[in-house]
Amino acid sequence: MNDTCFYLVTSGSGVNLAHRFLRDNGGVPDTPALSLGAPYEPWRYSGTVLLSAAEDDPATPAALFGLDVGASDFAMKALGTFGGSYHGGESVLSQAIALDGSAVTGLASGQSFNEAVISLSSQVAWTAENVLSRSYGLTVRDDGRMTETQSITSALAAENLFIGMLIGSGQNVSLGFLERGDDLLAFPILQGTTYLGSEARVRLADPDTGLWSRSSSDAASHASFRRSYIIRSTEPGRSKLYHEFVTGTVGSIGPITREIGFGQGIGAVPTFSSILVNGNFDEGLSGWVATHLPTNSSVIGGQLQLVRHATNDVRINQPASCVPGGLYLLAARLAEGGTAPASASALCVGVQSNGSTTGAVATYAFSAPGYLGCLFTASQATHYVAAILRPGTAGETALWDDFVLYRIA
Ligand SMILES: [Ca+2]
Repeated sequence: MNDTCFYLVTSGSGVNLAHRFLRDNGGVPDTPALSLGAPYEPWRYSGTVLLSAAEDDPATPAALFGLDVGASDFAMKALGTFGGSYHGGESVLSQAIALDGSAVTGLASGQSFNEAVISLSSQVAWTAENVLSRSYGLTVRDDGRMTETQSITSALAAENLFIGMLIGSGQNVSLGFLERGDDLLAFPILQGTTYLGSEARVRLADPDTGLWSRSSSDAASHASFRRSYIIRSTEPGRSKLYHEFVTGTVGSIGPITREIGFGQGIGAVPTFSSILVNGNFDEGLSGWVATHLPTNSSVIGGQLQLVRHATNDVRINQPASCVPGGLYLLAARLAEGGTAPASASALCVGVQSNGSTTGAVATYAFSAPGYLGCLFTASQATHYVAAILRPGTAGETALWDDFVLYRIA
């Protein structure tokens, strides 16, 4: 049986789609092991491509919505190693596949159908005693929509747990939309990480091609839901939406249901205008207020440099006029070249003019250089957007640039 298989369907809007499924394919354990590795027994959805005509070969598509071996159904890190789906350690307990209501024993290239249903139960084993049990169902319809349902049970403590991801492939999946009923709220997807709070009905779009993918999940209605975010990267070129769940003991989660869909055409490409002044530090520290260890903040070569202190935060902030109840995206870039670890730098949406983080609407630490962005709802007419360098080895530096604050709605 092939480990790769395309399924052809034609969307109701006339867009020809091919969905790819994989098995016996995934991440190889590294040193230290990032993935459990083989087995990867369940069939898993791994992307969708656009065809010029329904009979075209999916191996040479007209364009990609997403095509990526990375997990799109789930992943959990426990005992220091990721397992499940792409990350492996997963055995099938039972699996049933039906095409147009008829049971088939497996998938093979070239099959076409009006409705495909995969239902399976599986177990991911870190050790014989440390396991996760999963039940999964996926229905693919002839208009291109998919419905996915998952339940997960484990006595393990999760370090990271993701249930439901969406990957937009390419270097320019740079536009996101929040789905609010019939309204679509556009926001930019910058290189790096954009935290979305509890948003779980999201589109990822390439503004040049107009291709978009959507994932509409009920994840945020589950008690163990933590947050959503998008990581946009250049290697591989993709934007990936995650729904993150509980850290600590997993217990039983689900069923979590979501719908996945695809389309082409986004209308006029929106532009975004920042509310902040001097976010790029072209004018030195004009517009910014250094409230904590002000002599440790300076602008060098058009970038903000914060110099780390042994016992206290170093912070600067800028007051920003907001409309209470309005939805905003704040982002800033941690530049390469600082000597402090990225995790010592944090971006904050504060509520106090003295630069305190107490009561802040949002505070997020970086995990790597690049942009960090976060959606937030304004709670007052002035918020204080801040760059923070946490205490540690005195004299280490963090370099910041390109603060932006956009109103989304
Ligand atoms: Ca600059």
